[in-house]
Amino acid sequence: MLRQTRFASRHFSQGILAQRRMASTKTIREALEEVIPKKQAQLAALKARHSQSVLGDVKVEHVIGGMRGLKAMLWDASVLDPLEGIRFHGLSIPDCQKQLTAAPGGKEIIAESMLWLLLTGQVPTEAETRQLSRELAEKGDLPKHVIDLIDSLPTTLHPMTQLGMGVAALNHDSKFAAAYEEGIKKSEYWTHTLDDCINLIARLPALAARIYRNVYKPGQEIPAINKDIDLVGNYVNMLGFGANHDLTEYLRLYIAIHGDHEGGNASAHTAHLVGSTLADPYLSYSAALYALAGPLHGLANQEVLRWQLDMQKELGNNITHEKIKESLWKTLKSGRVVPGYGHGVLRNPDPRFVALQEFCLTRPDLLADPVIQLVKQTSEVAPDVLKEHGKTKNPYPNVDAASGCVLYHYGLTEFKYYTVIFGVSRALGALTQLVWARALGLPLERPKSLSLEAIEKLVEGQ
Ligand code: AMX
Repeated sequence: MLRQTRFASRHFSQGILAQRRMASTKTIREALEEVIPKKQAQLAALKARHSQSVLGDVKVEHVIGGMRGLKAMLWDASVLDPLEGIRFHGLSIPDCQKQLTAAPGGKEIIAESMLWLLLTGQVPTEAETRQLSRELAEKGDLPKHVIDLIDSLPTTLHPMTQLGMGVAALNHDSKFAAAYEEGIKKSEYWTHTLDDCINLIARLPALAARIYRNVYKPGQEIPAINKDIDLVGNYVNMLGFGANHDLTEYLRLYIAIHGDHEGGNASAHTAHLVGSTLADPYLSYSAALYALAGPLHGLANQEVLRWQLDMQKELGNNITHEKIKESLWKTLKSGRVVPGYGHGVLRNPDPRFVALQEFCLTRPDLLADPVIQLVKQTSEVAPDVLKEHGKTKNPYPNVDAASGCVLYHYGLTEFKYYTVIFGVSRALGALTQLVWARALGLPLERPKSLSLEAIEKLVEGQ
């Protein structure tokens, strides 16, 4: 049955797209062809009327403090409110869970539905989602040179390093790079970029699964892509768990809600910066993956699980809040951060953490797992400890506090692989923005840098 199509975006809906689409089945390209001219007109009007209007002050703290809070990027697909967390085109995670299509027999949002929402600002019909699933499945096989490259890498090479290399090597077939070389018009950039982005998203599961199999389960045959199931179903199947494993529903949720987190986070921003040079989407996203591989960003999920398991080993049975408190102080006093806590923007518990916790609450097997129990107990103790410690601006759990322990429970126990899953997900948002940057003709990013002396001179006497 076709789901009623809604326009989701607060930004998109401000008069521009505030019309209901007929419940016809469109391809994602057709949906974009409808919305892009309206956005282009909106941007042109803003530029004409307000190019010199002021959005805020640039303070010294922005320049020396990682640009936190500096309003300096255009990014439409998601907005991160410090208190309520992420919204995708105006929809919160619970809204998405209600409105976006699940897999047949499943409950969780599928990646295709989230991708459609991010790219077009619209909630797709079920038929549109299924059609996109099929398109991605049909495009999902890896070219031989990438298989050969990945198979030739030492299994001791970190899976994220391998993922970035595989993604970069996929640029061999870049439609954008080929078209640019032939000399296309600027107005056509987005359409070739879209081809690359769809192809890359389609191929990420096969690439990520191949890395997993090579490193952790060598010698087993990887199943072929099933054209009748969704992207994440295929991913889990290729990982070797079977498409109907409980892990599939978890990863559907995980991949949908990790898809985008505003534009300024390190991975998305990297893709945007590199993409602004007109590097093709494969090179841009490869660079983004190496930002995601940093321990303050995506690598935190591997760190959290290692740290919680160490805590479990250290505390033994009968873990109490008091014992967890002591362990947290031990981490802090040794000069380390508490992984999975704090955030550059959020000032409340991360709603993605809450969504993953709720996933656990509905499943008795997860609730009974001692590691998941420990994560829950830690989230009850850590905020007070971090407040007393007094450094972090946000003492609450971020998404990484919960994500790894469920993977561990379901038998995906190789921590070093966890950020790869994050990398499969973040492509949804980062590549969406690449399409839009080309559609809107956004220029090369080139902020002004200043020396310490130049800053001192500028602020003297203020
Ligand atoms: N434990 C201990 N100290 C922490 C802390 C934590 N979890 N989070 C922040 N702090 C410290 C910072 O190191 C900083 O100390 P400094 O003044 O001595 O340098 C101080 O508190 C102020 O930091 P902040 O402004 O609150 O955070 P930030 O924006 O600089 O950094 C983040 C944000 C996420 C990197 C940081 O909170 C952190 O390191 N957390 C642990 C790692 C983690 O969970 N990362 C995952 C983030 C989500 C993601 O991208 N996947």
